Amino acid sequence: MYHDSDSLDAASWQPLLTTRLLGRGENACLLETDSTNLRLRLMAQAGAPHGSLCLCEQQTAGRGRLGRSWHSPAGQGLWLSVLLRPKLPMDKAPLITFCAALAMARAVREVTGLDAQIKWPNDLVCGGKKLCGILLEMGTVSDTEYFVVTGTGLNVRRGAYPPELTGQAASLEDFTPPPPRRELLAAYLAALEEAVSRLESDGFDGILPALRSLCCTLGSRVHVSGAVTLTGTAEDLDASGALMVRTDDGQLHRVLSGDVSVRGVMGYV
Ligand code: BT5
Repeated sequence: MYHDSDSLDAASWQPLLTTRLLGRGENACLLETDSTNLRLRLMAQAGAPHGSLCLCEQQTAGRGRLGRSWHSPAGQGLWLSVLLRPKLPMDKAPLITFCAALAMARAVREVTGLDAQIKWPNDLVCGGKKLCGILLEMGTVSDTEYFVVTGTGLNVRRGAYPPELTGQAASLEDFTPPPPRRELLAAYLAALEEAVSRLESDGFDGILPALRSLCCTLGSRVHVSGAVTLTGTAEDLDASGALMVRTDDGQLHRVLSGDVSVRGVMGYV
C-alpha cells in the first residue's frame, strides 16, 4: 500500500538534505528490490561514491544478521542502505553500526518526539520493542581500501511487521501518526554524517557520550547467548564498542557484538 503524500522519490527528499555528501552521490529509489544492501553493494563495486544510497518501498529478500530475514512490506517502512567509504582503519569500520544506531535514534526523536533508544548493538527500540534493525556489511576494494554498506530497516507503519512479531516489534505508527518518511531520511542522513565524521576525527570516544545517554541496554539485566552464555548487569561499553557485563559472582565480561544475542532478563530489551 502506498501513500501519495509519503513519496520516497529523490525529488521529494533532496530539497530537505542538509548534508555535505550523504544522499548526494548515486541514488537508487526503487519500488521493489531483493535487498537494498545487496543492490548497494553492486553499485559500490561498480564505483558509486561515498554517500550513495539505495532505498525502496518493498524488499522481497530483506536481510537481518546471521542469515535471518527482515520483513519489509510495501510502503510500510524506511528500507534504506547508505554507502560509506570512511576515513577509518578497516578494523574500526564495525563501529559504524553505532553511528547508524545513534543517527536513527536522533532522527526518530527529532521528527516524532518519541523516546527511541538503542539496544546494544544494532537495534532501535521504543516502548520495549524493536523499531529498527541495522545491518552493516563491508566490501574490500584493495588491501587498505574498503566500503561499508549501512542498512537500516525502520518500521514506520503498523503493517511493517507480521502479527507473530507483535510481542517484540513496533512501528512509529503504534505510538504516533506516522511522519513523512522523507523527513526521517533527511534527519537520519544529517545525523549519520555527523556521527561518522566524529568517529573519523576523535575515534570511538567522539560518539561514546551520546551513545551512553541513548543506550537502554546499559544498567539493565541482560542474558547473553551465542558464542558465550551468561546473565548479568550491562555496565558500560569499552573503547572497541564491546559490552561490559558483570555477572553475579562479581566478574566483568567483555561481550563482542558479532555472534551473540542480548535480551533483557524480563523481556526483549
Ligand atoms: C537486524 O537483524 O535487525 C538487521 C535488519 C536490517 C534490515 C535492513 S532493511 C534495509 C537493509 N537491506 C537489507 O536487506 N537489510 C537492511 P537481526 O538482529 O538479525 O534481526 C532479525 C530479526 O528481527 C528476525 O529474525 C525477526 O525476528 C525480527 N524482524 C524481522 N523483521 C522485522 C521487522 N520488520 N520489525 C521488527 N523485527 C523484525
